[in-house]
Amino acid sequence: MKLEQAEQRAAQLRREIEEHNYRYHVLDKPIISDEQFDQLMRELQELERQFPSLQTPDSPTQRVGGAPLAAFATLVHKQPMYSLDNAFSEAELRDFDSRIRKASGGAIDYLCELKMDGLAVSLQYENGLFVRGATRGDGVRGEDITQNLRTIKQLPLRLPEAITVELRGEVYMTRRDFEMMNAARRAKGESEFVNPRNAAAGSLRQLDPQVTASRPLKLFLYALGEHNLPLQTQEEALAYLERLHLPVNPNRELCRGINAVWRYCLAWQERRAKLPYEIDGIVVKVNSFELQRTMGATSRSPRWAIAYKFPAEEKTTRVLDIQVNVGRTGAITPVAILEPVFLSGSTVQRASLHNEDILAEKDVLIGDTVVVRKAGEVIPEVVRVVREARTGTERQFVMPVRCPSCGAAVHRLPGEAARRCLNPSCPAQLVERLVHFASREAMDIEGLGPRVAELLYREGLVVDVADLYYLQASRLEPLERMAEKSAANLVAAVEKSKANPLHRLLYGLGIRFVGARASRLLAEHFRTLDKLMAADQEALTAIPEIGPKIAEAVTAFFHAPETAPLLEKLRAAGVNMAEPEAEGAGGILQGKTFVFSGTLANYTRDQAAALVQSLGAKVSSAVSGKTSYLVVGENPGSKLQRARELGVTVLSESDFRELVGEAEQHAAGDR
Ligand code: 3BA
Repeated sequence: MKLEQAEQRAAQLRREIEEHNYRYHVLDKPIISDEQFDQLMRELQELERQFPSLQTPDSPTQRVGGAPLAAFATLVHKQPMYSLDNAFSEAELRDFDSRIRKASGGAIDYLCELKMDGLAVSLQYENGLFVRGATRGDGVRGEDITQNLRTIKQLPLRLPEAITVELRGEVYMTRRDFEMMNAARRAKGESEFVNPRNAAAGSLRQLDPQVTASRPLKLFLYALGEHNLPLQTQEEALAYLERLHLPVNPNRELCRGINAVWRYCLAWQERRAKLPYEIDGIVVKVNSFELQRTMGATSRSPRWAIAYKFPAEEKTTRVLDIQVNVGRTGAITPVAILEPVFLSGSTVQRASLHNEDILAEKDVLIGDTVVVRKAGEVIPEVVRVVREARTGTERQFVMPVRCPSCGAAVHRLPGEAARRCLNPSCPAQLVERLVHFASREAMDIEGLGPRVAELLYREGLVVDVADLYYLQASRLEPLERMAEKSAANLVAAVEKSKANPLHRLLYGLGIRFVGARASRLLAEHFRTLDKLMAADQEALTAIPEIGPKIAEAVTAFFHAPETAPLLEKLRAAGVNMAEPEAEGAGGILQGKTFVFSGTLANYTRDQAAALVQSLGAKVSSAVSGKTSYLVVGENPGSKLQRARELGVTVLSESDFRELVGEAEQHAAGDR
């Protein structure tokens, strides 16, 4: 066959295969048999083997391609991916509607969608070709998972129109596929996933696309990022996505006014168990794009959309025992050991009772029947005791006066709810510190969970986090439940973590009050550990969002006698102690220019400026046509007049706080 002929045939095969693929995976209505489909694929593969120049990136033969990655690259979204505000009740949903009617008047058209319990992703198509895909990440940048997304059969590698768009949707797994996959893993002695969402997330985070290809992932699209399409409403947008042969959830409904929205929510709350996949609520969106634009967004979420979250599932079970857990900071937490119950997608056997005050307030006794639910759909908690079920045989639990791990006396420090074990070499604390150091947001050392950490400590191989960097595979292999391969993998994962940026190391060290965000701010400000160590209170509190409490904890940590030897041991092992310059675009206010006028009640001028700069915005001293926002405090002066003349958006201090709300919330969470 001549190349030209082969080219034509290959193009035709590709079109046919893509069409059958769409009918099978998106419409669920195939018109040819699997054998016929395989025959078409084989013919195309054979042609591409004979004429390698015919292998195009959009060829259905190229879905699973490429070698395993060493790590995911970071990708900046063309438009930020917002998060959704939540409504937990009918009243909160009606408040949302009132806010919108205030801006528009009259009954509002809402487009209601099921809220898929999956993973948000962004897909970039250029001239119809799928070129890149990313996780949501922090909304500004995500991880480049292009190779993995390509393996999802519902995702068209080429759209029927040669458009350039950024699309958003959710990757999920059906309950049935999840069960089947877990059954297969069980049979092979592999660990099981706890729920479909974790299974989907785990599958998308594989560095080897072959692995992702073997997982039954599905996709629904629901939003457009950057585009220039002539669409007026969410309803039209979804219909358009459907015409592009993209999978769109059919259970959507246009609701006139909030009463219809509420009926839709209640109807799906009833029916959700009958769906083939898990949903955790309803997403309510203003249908008109024009009204969406009028409403705008805070830095975190659009004002024109809200997620109504279904009430958490509640079950009753028995408290078999109450034990205490020793955390990495020495906090002694009472934990209820429960008769196992299946709750919101996984089996629950323990629930934290937080501290002795909460335990006393909830009045939980050993042997009690209790109502449990998952807070935020993840962490099991005891809601209340079913007092009517008491028989008189229940027993009071008494908080221990000695640490159950090391036997040291426990103290309740003034102003704290927790009792603490203050012994810095307490085994339970050491193990928890190792686990934290290795966790995903810290040094991300795969394979170092609670079981392995406990084992390493028990065997005397590690007493602090720096010892991890001196582990030898030959010492690990003889340990029980440590196969040759897992020993080698662990050593490799530890080795890899040496190159992590400083902010991960800082977070991993577990300095009090220094969470993931504060770690990042400190690392980005000082760039090296040495500079951070040399910083005093004043230098630390000069950083926006770093208050005296964090600053004190940081200096106390670096002055503690055990810190210097630990850091030296890490440094000698070759652990990176610097923060690379951030690449790509900055924060959520990228491209915006701020002018401030008058006195703000909660910020000095410098603090406010540093805050918006940390989110990617510029600050200017005079109002001009390029000004995005004028922020006015007390006695604003002539700039306000000028802004009004130019039609520049004027923000009060409370508007401003709302706009930068995300940064504030993170900071508060870290404190
Ligand atoms: N619609 C999740 N965000 C969603 C576009 C907005 C949005 C969601 C949604 C922001 C679902 C937040 C993460 C994100 C794209 C940002 C949905 C669902 N709409 N149907 C209004 O089914 N889980 N999630 N995704 N941009």
